[in-house]
Amino acid sequence: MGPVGYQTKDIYLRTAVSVEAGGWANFDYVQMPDYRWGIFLAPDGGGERTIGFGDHMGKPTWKEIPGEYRGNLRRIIVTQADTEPASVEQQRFLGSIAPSLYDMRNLFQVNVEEGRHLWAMVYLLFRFFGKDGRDEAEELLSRRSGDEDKPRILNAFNEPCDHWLSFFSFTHFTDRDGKFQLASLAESGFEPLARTCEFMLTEEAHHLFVGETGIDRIIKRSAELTVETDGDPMTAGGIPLDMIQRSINYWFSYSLDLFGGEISSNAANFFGEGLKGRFKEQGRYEDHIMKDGIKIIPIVKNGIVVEEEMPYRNTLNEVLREEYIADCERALRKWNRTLEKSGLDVRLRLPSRRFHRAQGIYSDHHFDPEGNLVTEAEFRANMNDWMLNTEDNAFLTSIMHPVTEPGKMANWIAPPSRGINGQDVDFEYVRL
Ligand code: BYC
Repeated sequence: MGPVGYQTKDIYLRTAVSVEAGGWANFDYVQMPDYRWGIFLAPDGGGERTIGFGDHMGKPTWKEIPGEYRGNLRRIIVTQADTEPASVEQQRFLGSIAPSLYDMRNLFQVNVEEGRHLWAMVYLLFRFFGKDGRDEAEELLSRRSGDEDKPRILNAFNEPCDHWLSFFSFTHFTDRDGKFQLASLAESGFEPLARTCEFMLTEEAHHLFVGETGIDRIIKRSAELTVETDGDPMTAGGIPLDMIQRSINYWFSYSLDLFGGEISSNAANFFGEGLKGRFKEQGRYEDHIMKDGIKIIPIVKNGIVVEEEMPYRNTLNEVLREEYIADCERALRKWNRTLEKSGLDVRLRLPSRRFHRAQGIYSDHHFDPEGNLVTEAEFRANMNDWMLNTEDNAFLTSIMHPVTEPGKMANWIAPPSRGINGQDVDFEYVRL
């Protein structure tokens, strides 16, 4: 279920060969089937690690599975594992419509690393869960992204990703959920999980770079074409800025769902049990127990949104989602600076966290992108203006022709400012 084609081509890939500084970034031409799926745990830092939050705070971390938390740990690891091959399945046809060799190489880099991340999670299942772990691994092999009978577990991983605007939006917004989930699991009291996730985070940064700079390059080119064509970039094979906005609305809202419900006893248990912490738990928070804290959550009551106090631990999915949203807002500001430089007045923005949700307390209601309650009829009537739609997808697919000459770019995207690992942009990243 990996990338279609290109299996016998030499690709300039980064391979992790050890966990020491520099060891995770070994660049060379590799054929994808030969890419090495090592098992890497970040160094233990010497000395005894202790659990950094929750009800077991201060006790030594677990080197083996604590029996009472076996079920919850299995569930967390399986959910994490399931996302990795799902994303590769979603992206498997994109190589043949890559806008440049540089981008094609980045796609394959992301794909082989997601494969390795699956391997990292399956290692934990095999090493620590015996027969149950092997059964879960079989289940992982039988699920497929978008399959009606055996879909992937989390919703965003069943959505189609058929063109490169979706690919860059996915690697920006959906991989970014990975950053925050992995960082929370890197705090885990179950040490093998923590150290595995810590190492995965070093690779994840490149995926986010691919997404963030990919969208920025599209925005830059779309703005240029908007000016050149007097406001109609589609006539020049460019992507209109409102279509980019719809892609942001689409992938951002699906990615918000990945954090789970705003009020979740699972989240409270994972934290209390020391299995899953908060983002940068040690550096950003002072109270690591938070037994009696509260958090205000806007909920819908009698047809209006009102603020209500909730037990803090039950709101931990929302706490993590807020960190994620702040990170997305930072990228939006960067993209808007690109627009500002182009001289256009239009700006992009994130929709409200309540917009188009399928999980959590807002999923039973309808909201516009500003977060105002609307009727279902109003929502449906505006759906095509708010979300990437069938026509957008047909247009986007129609302009995505492969560009395979080193250094050349498709017309709808600007070149990157520099190449990979100090190489030039016109370096032969894939030997076709
Ligand atoms: N879609 O208590 P609730 C990545 C289910 S991405 C479908 O609100 P909880 C990557 C939930 O399972 C990071 N179902 O949620 C990115 C539960 O089902 P059951 C992946 C959903 O448990 C790009 C029910 O709804 N890692 O690495 O507090 C490329 C009620 O759930 C969804 C992780 O997710 C959804 N979106 O939190 C490659 C970390 N959301 O049990 C890779 C591990 C919730 O009632 N996972 N449900 O049948 C977790 O920590 C938690 O499972 C979640 C959900 C945060 C996902």
